[in-house]
Amino acid sequence: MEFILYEQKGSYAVITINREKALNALNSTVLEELDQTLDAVNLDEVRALVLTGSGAKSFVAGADIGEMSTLTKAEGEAFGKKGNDVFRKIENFPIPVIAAVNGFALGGGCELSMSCDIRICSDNAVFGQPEVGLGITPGFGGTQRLARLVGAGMAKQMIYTARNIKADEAYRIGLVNAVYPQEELLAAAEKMASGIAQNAPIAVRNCKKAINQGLDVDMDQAIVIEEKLFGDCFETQDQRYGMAFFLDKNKDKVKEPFKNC
Ligand code: DAK
Repeated sequence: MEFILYEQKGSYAVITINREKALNALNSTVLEELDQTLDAVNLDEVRALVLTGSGAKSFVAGADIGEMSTLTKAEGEAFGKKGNDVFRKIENFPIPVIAAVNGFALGGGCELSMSCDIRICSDNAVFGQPEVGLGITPGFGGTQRLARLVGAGMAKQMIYTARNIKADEAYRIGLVNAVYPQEELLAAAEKMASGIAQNAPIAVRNCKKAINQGLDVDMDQAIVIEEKLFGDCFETQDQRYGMAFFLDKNKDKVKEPFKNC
């Protein structure tokens, strides 16, 4: 691949957008390769993903403005669809995806991070939706996901003013869960991914489904979704093992990895 690095590290994997010269901006090749990379993840082995950008300056500085500037209406629609399809694939990916935001996350970069389950960032990170300054609206779900994450008032302020915010403000408004020194960010993301990977994988997947699907419906329906996914866990060996391990009073026992079945 030209612009995507993929490294499996046991039970989790790291995807790196590797187009540092253009601050990892998303052109159609990056989007296509990201899509293919997600399709190739070995879900029998990998239980969590980290998504980051190359270098110490930028996560993703947005959609590629050079490429977009010359698009026809039809090409613009195709580009938008490709982006939206990939972002939706991440949002609905069966396993958790952690965005390790290592610098600029602007426009499509902010939107990409918001399609992930969890965002943590470096202390030099900058978030923003600058689209209205370019004469467009956020097109990769920014108007929708930002409002859901930080509330409509703050999302409207960020989008209408096109003003960027720094890591500390992103933390304060709940856009990121934690801020780390740049050199510690990836290790922190990998530690989180590794920790998630040690938990019962089917239960973790069902939690992702329950939270995502539940947020799209009212509470009465959401609780039914949760009940169903909770019930499904009782058909797994991992539930039987996890509870038997807790109930076993033998102090010398060692917990085995969950088997994902
Ligand atoms: N696209 C293309 N190239 C970019 C880029 C981008 N978004 N951002 C940076 N680069 C390139 C620069 O052109 C420069 O290339 P060279 O000149 O070296 O060849 C290189 O990366 C380094 O950038 P700078 O020289 O500008 O670096 P600085 O440190 O001075 O500034 C910056 C960093 C991040 C503040 C600045 O580069 C910047 O403002 N970049 C643009 C940020 C931005 O406006 N991003 C939002 C793009 S709009 C749609 C769906 C989605 C979208 C659109 C449509 N549809 C559904 C149809 C999404 C839109 C966006 O994301």
